Amino acid sequence: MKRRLVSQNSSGVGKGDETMNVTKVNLETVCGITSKLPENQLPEFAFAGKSNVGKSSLINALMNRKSYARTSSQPGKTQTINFYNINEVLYFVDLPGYGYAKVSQQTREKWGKMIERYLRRSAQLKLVFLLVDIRHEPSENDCDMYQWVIANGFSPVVIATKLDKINRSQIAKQCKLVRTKLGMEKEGVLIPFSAETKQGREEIWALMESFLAPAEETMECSEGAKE
Ligand SMILES: Nc1nc2c(ncn2[C@@H]2O[C@H](COP(=O)(O)OP(=O)(O)OP(=O)(O)O)[C@@H](O)[C@H]2O)c(=O)[nH]1
Ligand SMILES: [Mg+2]
Repeated sequence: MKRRLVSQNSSGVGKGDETMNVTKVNLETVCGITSKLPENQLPEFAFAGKSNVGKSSLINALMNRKSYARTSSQPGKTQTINFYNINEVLYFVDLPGYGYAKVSQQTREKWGKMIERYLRRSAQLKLVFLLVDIRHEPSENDCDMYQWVIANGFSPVVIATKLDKINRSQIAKQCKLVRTKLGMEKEGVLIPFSAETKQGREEIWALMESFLAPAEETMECSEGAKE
């Protein structure tokens, strides 16, 4: 099973500080359909979702960069698997968006296989974030992707993007809609997020951080809590 916790040091993050101070960003590997996937040694966090949902924008927000990852209002901007090395501590993996109408069926199938190969084979993949637009009911493709991630041994963390585009009063209703359509379990994690206001950023970082925290520190905490 792939759901592992790591026990390595989290350089770049102070104790109790959930958000990494990103000082070094490098687009280290770009994979096309036929490329060999890299065998990275650092933990990887992948971002999946339909084209135009905001994967690259979220990655920029997490990196505190305006436009390091290329974004566009034209769907289909990211058509490669991009590995961003962050502080030489972890990787963000920007996956190509699905459901992009202009791509041929054959190309879509090839990408599907490539993404599946990545999900299956990456020894370092810790968490898969599945992005859906908070304004809309998830599509069949979103539901398929959600199930597919589970089938590959991960518990997807759902990020509901473009939070700034709805009224506060609609948030709970839209989150429920997303949960119901995806068939999320009660304990499944859903984080509303906006690349405009950065709301949700800390929560996402805290989750990733939990996979980087040194094991000894966790043990100390639980022992302390008993006293
Ligand atoms: N208002 C608002 N716009 C957003 C948000 N996130 C993304 N966008 C916009 O949505 C469009 C698509 O964003 P991208 O980050 O390029 O989307 P992507 O998922 O990487 O798209 P592909 O690379 O085509 O798969 C851009 O015009 C972004 O500015 C958000 O939280 N709020
Ligand atoms: Mg993109």
